[in-house]
Amino acid sequence: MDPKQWRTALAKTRRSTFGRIATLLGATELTPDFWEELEAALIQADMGGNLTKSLVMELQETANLEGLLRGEEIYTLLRSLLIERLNPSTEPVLSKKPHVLILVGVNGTGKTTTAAKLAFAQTNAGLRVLLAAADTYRAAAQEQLSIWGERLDVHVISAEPGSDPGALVHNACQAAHARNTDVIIIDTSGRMHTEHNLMAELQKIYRVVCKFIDNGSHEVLLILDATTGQNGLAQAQAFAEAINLDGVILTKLDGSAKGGVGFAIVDSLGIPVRFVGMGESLEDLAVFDPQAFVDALLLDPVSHAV
Ligand SMILES: Nc1nc2c(ncn2[C@@H]2O[C@H](COP(=O)(O)OP(=O)(O)OP(=O)(O)O)[C@@H](O)[C@H]2O)c(=O)[nH]1
Ligand SMILES: [Mg+2]
Repeated sequence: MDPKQWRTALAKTRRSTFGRIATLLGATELTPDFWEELEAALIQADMGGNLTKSLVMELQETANLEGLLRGEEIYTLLRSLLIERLNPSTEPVLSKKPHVLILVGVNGTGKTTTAAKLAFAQTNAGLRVLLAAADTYRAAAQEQLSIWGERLDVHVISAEPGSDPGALVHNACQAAHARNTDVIIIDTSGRMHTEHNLMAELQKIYRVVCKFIDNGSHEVLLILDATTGQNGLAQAQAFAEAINLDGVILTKLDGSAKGGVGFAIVDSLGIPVRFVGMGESLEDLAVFDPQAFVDALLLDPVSHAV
């Protein structure tokens, strides 16, 4: 996606909160009121209290040190700080064959849709993909993934509703060997991060993957609905306690998400945002690009580019 497409996709998110930040930075002198308003706007954008405080403190310190006087100078600084914060120093997961993506998250965040979008992207990249419908709770969930599989011409491993998702994942790993698969994408059922039994089930899926993929690699990705705001941070923290999360996929950024929760999560857990979902179609998934993301959220106060 090019910067313009990011701007279009994030138009609502930008207008709902980030536009306010940029407008604030456009004209104002750096009065105490300015700093208070900036703090309030960052909180409102779902950045969370800790990150907001540390950002504002860093901005103030630099403004004092460098004698910055105008809002637009703070804009430039804030832009680079935000981009910097979105680049956590975690090592990227080296993908080996088969590379297993385990998608986890609370109910309705977009796991199944994202599994299909990822399958679409990987297939287009020439990789052999296998989908595993490890949401065995609902017959409809299996069906939903099977429909995507048919559309994409990607094989889906599924099982009887109510069967053990660990066993299904085992079958998927075996099928991957037999089929010379490059990527296995595992769709799991939605679970509240507060449900311990269900979190234990995820740990089992994870153990099965570790045990049966031999020389392969794996990544656990948390699918997070960006419109859920600060609760998203609580979800991310709880999932991170139960399972080793490698990254986050922020979905529904095309809605009126505040978008800031992505910054809060990267800051608090030190894991990267890997992809973002910006619509319901297969094409609406983009590899995360911190710079394009920040530029799409912040309206440039000088050029007023939208
Ligand atoms: N606007 C928009 N809608 C999305 C996006 N991703 C998913 N959705 C929609 O969100 C709804 C839920 O998506 P699912 O993929 O079924 O979510 P899930 O996490 O698999 O849900 P459960 O399996 O019930 O936990 C569907 O209507 C999707 O079309 C996105 O990036 N943008
Ligand atoms: Mg689902």
